[in-house]
Formats: sequence, C-alpha cells, structure tokens
Amino acid sequence: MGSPASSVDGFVREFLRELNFGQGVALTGSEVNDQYLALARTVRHYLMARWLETLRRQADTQSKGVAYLSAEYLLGRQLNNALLATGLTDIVKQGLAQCGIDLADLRAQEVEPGLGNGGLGRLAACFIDSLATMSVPCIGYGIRYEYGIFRQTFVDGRQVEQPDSWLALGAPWEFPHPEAAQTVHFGGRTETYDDEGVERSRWIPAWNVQAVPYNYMVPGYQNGRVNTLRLWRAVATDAFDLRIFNSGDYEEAVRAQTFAENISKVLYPEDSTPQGKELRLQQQYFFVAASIANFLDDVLPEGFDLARLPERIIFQLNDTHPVIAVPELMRVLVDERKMDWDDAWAITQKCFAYTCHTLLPEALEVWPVALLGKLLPRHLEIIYRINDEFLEAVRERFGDDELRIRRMSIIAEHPERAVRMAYLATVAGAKVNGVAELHSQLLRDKVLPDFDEFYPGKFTNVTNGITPRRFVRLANPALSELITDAVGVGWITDLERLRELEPFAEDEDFRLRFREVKAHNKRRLNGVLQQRDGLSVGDDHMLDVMVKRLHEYKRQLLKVLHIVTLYDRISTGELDPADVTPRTFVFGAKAAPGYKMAKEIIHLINAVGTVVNADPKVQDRINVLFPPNYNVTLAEKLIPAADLSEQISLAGKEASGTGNMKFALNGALTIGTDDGANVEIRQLVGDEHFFLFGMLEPEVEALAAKGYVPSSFYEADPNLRRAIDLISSGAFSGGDKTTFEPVVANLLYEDRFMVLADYASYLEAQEKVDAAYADQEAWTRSAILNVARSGYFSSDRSMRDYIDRIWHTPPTF
Ligand code: 26Q
Repeated sequence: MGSPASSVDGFVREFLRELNFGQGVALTGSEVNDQYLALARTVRHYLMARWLETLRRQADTQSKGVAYLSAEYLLGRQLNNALLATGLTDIVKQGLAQCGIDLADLRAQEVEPGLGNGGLGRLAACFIDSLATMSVPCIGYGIRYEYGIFRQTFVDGRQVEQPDSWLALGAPWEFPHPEAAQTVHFGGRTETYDDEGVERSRWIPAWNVQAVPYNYMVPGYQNGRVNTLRLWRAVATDAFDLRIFNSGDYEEAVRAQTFAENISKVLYPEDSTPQGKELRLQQQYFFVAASIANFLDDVLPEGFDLARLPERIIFQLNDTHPVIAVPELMRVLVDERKMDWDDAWAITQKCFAYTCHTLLPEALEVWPVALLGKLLPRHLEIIYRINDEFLEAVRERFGDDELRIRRMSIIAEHPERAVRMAYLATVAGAKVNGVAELHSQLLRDKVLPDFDEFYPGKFTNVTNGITPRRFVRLANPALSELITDAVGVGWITDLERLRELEPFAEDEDFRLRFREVKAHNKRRLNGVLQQRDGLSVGDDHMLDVMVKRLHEYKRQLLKVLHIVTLYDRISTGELDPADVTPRTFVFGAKAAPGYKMAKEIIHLINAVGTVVNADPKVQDRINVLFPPNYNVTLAEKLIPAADLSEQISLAGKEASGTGNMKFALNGALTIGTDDGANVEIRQLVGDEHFFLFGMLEPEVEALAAKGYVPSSFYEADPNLRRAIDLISSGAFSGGDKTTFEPVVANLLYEDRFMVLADYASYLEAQEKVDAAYADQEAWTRSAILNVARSGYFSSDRSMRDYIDRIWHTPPTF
C-alpha cells in the first residue's frame, strides 16, 4: 500500500476528498472545524501505511516489547506533531494556501487531549514519542477519559472548574474498535473447587463492563514507524442491561448503563494526594485488566507458551496507579491458564517493573482492604498470598524481627487495614526506579530502605527526560533553525549534539541571533496571551515563569513573597524603580478542586497581580500575569519565551520535575533549589549558569528534626515581616484582613514546606539574577550554554536507560 501522493496537488486532492466526502461540505462555506477535521484525517492517511507496516513487522519478528501502563497520557495537540513526523508541513501549508486556508488557523482549532494531570502524564507522552522515534516496540495502555483535566477559569481571582469536553467537536485521531472489546469483571465472591484432584480457586464476579479499545497513532520522527497507544473506554455490556431490561425496568437499565460508563467518564484531577475513591480503583482495574487480556489474547500469537512471557513483554508500571495488574496477571495465569502458583509468580516477577514518582508520604497509594475485597475479592486473596510468602522469606532472612515484618508488610494495619500499592509493586517488580538521581537515592534511603536491603540490585535510577521534537523543534521553530544552522539537523534525534553549540556562546553574532529568537518568541507569546486572555508582556521585560501544578511543596508562595517584597520596596520608595530590572512574572497552575489551600494560593496570586498591575508606582517595572488553564498548548508558547525558570520546591520533595528541563533546553536560566533533576541540570550546565538557593535536603531534615518554628524566621527578618504583614493588612484584598488569613496563619504556624526558612536565600539569589540580567551578553552566553549542555535531558536518553537497565528491549527494524 503506497502513501497518498507526496505532492502539493496530491495533498489538495486528498484534502478536498476528505472535506467533501468525509465531512460532507464544500470548500466554499466550510467551517474551520470542518477544515481541521478534514486535514487531520488526510494527515492520518499518510501515516496509515507506516502504521500497518509497523504492526505487520512486529507480528513477524516477535521481538520483546514494552507495555507502558499509565492511567494518564497528557498528549498535547496532535496535528503539528503528525505533520512533523511525516515531514508534510510545507506541502500542507502550500496546499491549504491554494484552498485559501491558513494552516495556523486549523492548528488553533484542535482541542488538546488533556488526559493527564501534569508531570507524570506528560512523561508518558514523551516516552512513547521517544520509543517510536527509536523504533522500539511499545504499546501504551491507558484510559480514554471522556473528560480530561478540567478547564480552569478565574472568577474574582478564584479558580472555577469547567468540564473539558475535548471530544465535542470530533475526534479525528482515534480509531475505535468495538469488535475488539474485552469484558472486565467486578465484585462478587470467590470459591474453591476440585479440578481433577487439584484444588483451585475461581472468581464468580457480580457485574461486568465492556472495555472498548480506541487506538491512536504514535508516529516516530521521520523514521517510517508508527507505534500504538491503546486507550480503553467503558461501555455497558448487553448482558448487563438486557437482564434488567427484560425485567421490565427501563429506568434501571439506563441507570445501569450510566453506572458502567462512568468508569471512563472523567480523569481524577488530584495529583499527589489520592483519595481512596472506589471509582478510581474501578478505573485502575478496568484499564489494566483490559490491557493484559488484550496483550495475552490478541497481541501474542495463538498458542503462545506463557512460560516464555518475559521474553516477549515487560509491563512498566507508571506509578502505583496500574499496580493491580500484578494480582490480575497472577489470577489469569493461575486461575484461568491453570498454571502452578510458583511458576506464575516467577513469571510475574520478570514481567513487571515499577516507576515511583514521589516522596511525599501522603502520595503513596493505599487501598482499604474492605474496599478492595468488595470490588476484587480474588485479587485480595492473591495479594494476601503474595504477602504471606514474601513475609515468610523476610523471616527466613532476618528471623522473627516483628517490627521489620510490620514495616515491610504489603498490608498496613493502621489507621485501617489497607494494601500498600508501592510495596506490592516493589515486591513484584523486577526493578524499581526513581525519576532523578536524588529522588532514587532518597527512595532507597528514606522510603523503602528495608526493601533495598532485602533486594540488592532491584533499585535503580532513570532520570526523566522530555521529547525534543515537541518541546524544542515544534515549540521553538526559531531556536531550532538557529541550532540547525550552527550544527546541522542531527540534534533532533541525538540531543547530545547540542554540545556542539558550546563554542557559539563566544560568538557575538550568534548571541545576537539568539537574543532575536527570544524576542521573537516573546512577541509570539504576546500574540497568544493577547488573544486568549487580553494579557501582554512588556517588550523589554525579563520573563520570569513558574508553571506547574499548584502544590504547597512546589512553593508558589515563595514566589509570591518575592513579588510582594519587590512591590513593597518599590512603592515605599526604598527601591528606586530605575534600579529594578523590569520583570513580568508569569504563573500557570491548576489546583486540585478539593485542595483548599492550593485554591487560596491561586486567589492570593491573582489578588497580588491585580494590585501590582494597577499601581502606577510600579507599573512599568513589575507585572504579574496568571493566564488561566495552563496546559501543554500554552506551555509550548510560554516556555520558549522565558528568560528565567522558577524551580523552587523544598529540597527533597520534587521527585524530578520535567518543566525544569524544557526551560533549560529553550534557553532560560534556572533559579532553583537542590532538588529533583535541578541537581543534575546544575551539574551539567555549571554553577555559574544556574542560580542555586535554599537549604540542601540534609539541612531540611536537620531543621525538621530539631523542630522548625516558622514564626522565628518571621520575627528575625524585617523584609519577610513586611511582606507577610502587607498581605495580612488587606492590601491585596480591598482592606479585608480576613481574606488571606488562612494562608498567612499556615505560613506562620505550620509551613510544612519551609517557605519562610528559604525566603532570605531566595531573595539573595533573585538579586543575583537581576545583576546577571543587566549584562545581556553574559546572560546570553549562559543561556546558550544551558541549551548546549542539556542534551542529556532528552527522553530518548531516558528510554535508552530504561532499555539498558530494566527492559532489555532492543530496537527492531
Ligand atoms: C492517584 C490516585 C487517585 C487519584 C489521583 C492519583 C494521582 C494522579 C496523578 C497521583 C499522582 C499523580 C501525578 C503525579 C505526578 O505528576 N508526579 C510527578 O511526576 C513527574 C514525572 O516523573 C515528576 O517530574 C514530578 O516531580 C512528580 O511530581
């Protein structure tokens, strides 16, 4: 099968055919959305031959592949990426122009699939991009949420959530396969029975739903390869509603259908603080059971000997969300395929690996035994047996060390009896990895030390990465052109080649062009912000950006205190405005809808912004912008325009961060703590080109151990006192002193993440930033070196590390 003609005329023919016969409209009078859908379908035709070819060869070679199990994929818009992958951009631009259409207008029409919360979901999207580009066999498995992460709006400065109806205008990138649906069971009870003299268990479930696969293309970058992302949608089974329907209860039948279809209705918008909700567990089991069944029944050849499963697949667990896959595979092997328990367990332990993405204790998922037993009774039995045998092995090794046994048990007893999913994953996984050097170290030393001792060699690190295709080549065409002019195009798939830029840092002409790129990206951002929110960034302003989920540990409040201090000092005349580097502070952050303090902080940022932006005394000097609904699409415009990247979490709390990498690769300098991947960024770019501040992780520990008293920092530091007092005074709340009282009280009397302890150090580092920015040549030199030395943070490198250390899945054809 040949691909459609790769000429402008050929494209126009295909496009018009899609518009006329696919959308049923004529070019004249067609809407932008019709044109967008027709274009998307045309582009996917070009990918189709490669997709089918990839699948065919995959089936032929029978090589080992990765099944990436993730409850989230934060994909971002698809059109531009597909055009880049196929190399069709110019042809399409010209062809559309012939039809009187501007490609940019069609790009803008796409609603991004926001099927993730933040870093973890975006990481999954970067990884599958890299694997396709590296020709490594991979299927991504996940959930096709009907509503992704909520759309954020502000009403009087407060966050208000709107549903994200990303499917409303059509879903041109997906391929539904209702004929390939899997049935997923829930509830009921278990029983034992005599199977020709062998006692076996079986599960008699109470209800089920259909899991319908929706396939998405994952194109490699100009390499003729297209992998598959398979997202599951829950649909009521016929059996389910027929039975009720036949009973004559029509309303009940419809209700039952709604109930089943709820499972893939909406993405849980919490990140880091899971609440033990039954629907969430249903989601987890739903996608994992469907994925395992799909792999064993449909992907593996018929009659495949499951004893050899580890030669064909590794299931990578993206955090604990898919960990119920462990007892599910055991159930399938033992109950359904009648395998011996020990054999099944040996196989299972080779087929899973687990990635941990956190250190916060409240983020470690546990499922109450009562809930798990009600929804998945057989899985609970299996977990108990895994735990019994595991604890027996611990006893054998360490004797009856009851404290150790209690610490290591997969089942927690307090505050309620519950399954610790991270422990289950660690026991079952061939490998366990953290997502940055520091994180992996702390994971071994602080979170799972008993397991590290018990399983030498099981723990490893794979530092996160980002795809250079989306976050440099697509997001920053101007910089990409500059880089390619200097070092050739090889960097797009071999990001370490950016090293070759180092000498250009000393080239005055190159620095000038680099600054022109930044200026261009700022103008581009201004266009977007103007259109989207009526906001703009001053031309001559330093662009200081903090974009990430709103969480106390990430310390948006520290940024606010810095802004309030600057505002206070300028407006009281203590600082001569002429001595202040003009800066625009940009925030982008969604708060989990149930996370009260995070929402208060959003309100405070908006309130401070409103006052600062309206005050003529500071107006041309500092501005605060908080465009709502930060998402991948906005990130692609914001990050390339940034001068300064804010990565200011309390040391030891941010597992890695990936935004930090995107900024460095787009030529922003970082102000940051010694946390997550910041540590590695600083090591690579060099101390002189990174603004480090704040306590180191051991200092944080020491302060916590001795007893942290935030108010003592308030008492001791007049700048800090003034900033906090200004907030308390009602200066940002129309004189109302109560509005931000909860935020202030929290800072003074709790401050779990030690904002006040790091304030002075942060202010000092910000003064260094100002001084450095005043020397534009030196700043540009540093920015270029940030780009040149950050090639390590390509997700292609992360994938190589996973392959070498964990998966052992070589590239194929
Ligand atoms: C779990 C259960 C129930 C409801 C929600 C959740 C849930 C959902 C999302 C828990 C956590 C998340 C997301 C976590 C996350 O994004 N972690 C980030 O992962 C990045 C990629 O490794 C790291 O760079 C970040 O440091 C880490 O915070």
